Amino acid sequence: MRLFFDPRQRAHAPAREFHNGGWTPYAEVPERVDAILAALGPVEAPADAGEAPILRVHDAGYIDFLKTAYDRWVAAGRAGDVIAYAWPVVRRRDVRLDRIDALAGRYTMDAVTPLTADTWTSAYWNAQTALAATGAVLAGGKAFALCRPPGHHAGADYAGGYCHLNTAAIAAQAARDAGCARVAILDIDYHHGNGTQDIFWDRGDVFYASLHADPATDFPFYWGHTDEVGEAAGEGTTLNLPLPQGTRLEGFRRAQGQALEAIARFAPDLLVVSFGADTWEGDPISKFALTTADYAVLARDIAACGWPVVTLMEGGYAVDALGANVASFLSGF
Ligand code: OKP
Ligand code: ZN
Repeated sequence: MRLFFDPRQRAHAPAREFHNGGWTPYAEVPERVDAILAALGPVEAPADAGEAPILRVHDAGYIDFLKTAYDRWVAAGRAGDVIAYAWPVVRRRDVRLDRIDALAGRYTMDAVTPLTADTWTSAYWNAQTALAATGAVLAGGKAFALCRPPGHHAGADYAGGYCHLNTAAIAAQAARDAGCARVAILDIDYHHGNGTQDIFWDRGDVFYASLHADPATDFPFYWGHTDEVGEAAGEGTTLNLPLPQGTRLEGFRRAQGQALEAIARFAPDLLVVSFGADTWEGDPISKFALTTADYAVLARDIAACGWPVVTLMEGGYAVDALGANVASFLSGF
């Protein structure tokens, strides 16, 4: 299996995040990739495919915000990382926004995703890693993209949930542009991938299936409910399978089987897997109960379907267990 990663993905390192009424250390630390690299061995650096494949998914104004937010923040006399305090919840529309705080609210969804001087650099190379792995699979091989930061909470024009560029969406769109007629995304991170769902909401050419903690109890709260099935040409190509806290292999595997059956009916040319190891029993911010050995079982079920598969890393915050959990999952292929 070919493994892709660029060291510049480590640079983004906010000091803290705001949730549950206070500041806590940022959970999505660069040491996560060190743990995975130590378990997997040597990786390839991605080629630079430029910004065009990123702009196939993301809004140009949002990309400009990611590139300039930190400098605007410093110019406004602020210390620390960029974080919003007001969000345009109602009647979102394109009004002129000059102040960094206004832009930060417009282009983010939460207070757990601060931006730093290095955010764009890490996000850019993160996307290149996803694209390189996708290209390797389309060329007939097997590949894993060691994506970090994660991507599935980022929408076309917003950051959130530690995510800036939606790597799964960029990979899926690149595969469409390379000639795949239908692409499916299976999201098995603990959290619902609201960004991926939003991006393909009204499209019939990309199927999005997600297993995740019930949004009634877990972030991102406002997406991932069972009645969200897509709209227009995309009606029926979004599938949400929320699961209760405490879910173990049996329940998770049954739901994954349901998702794979739906994907089989869609008959994809490529499957993109958004893989989060935050479903592990000891994850510090999540509440499922999968074991390290369970990941190999889940990956074997996916591999048995026979589609070309590219796996992209999403979450997983128990740094000491992360290497073994990722290695176990990849062993199933
Ligand atoms: C990103 B991915 C606790 C607050 C957690 C945000 C979770 C983002 C998860 N530090 N809220 O889906 O793993
Ligand atoms: Zn997650």
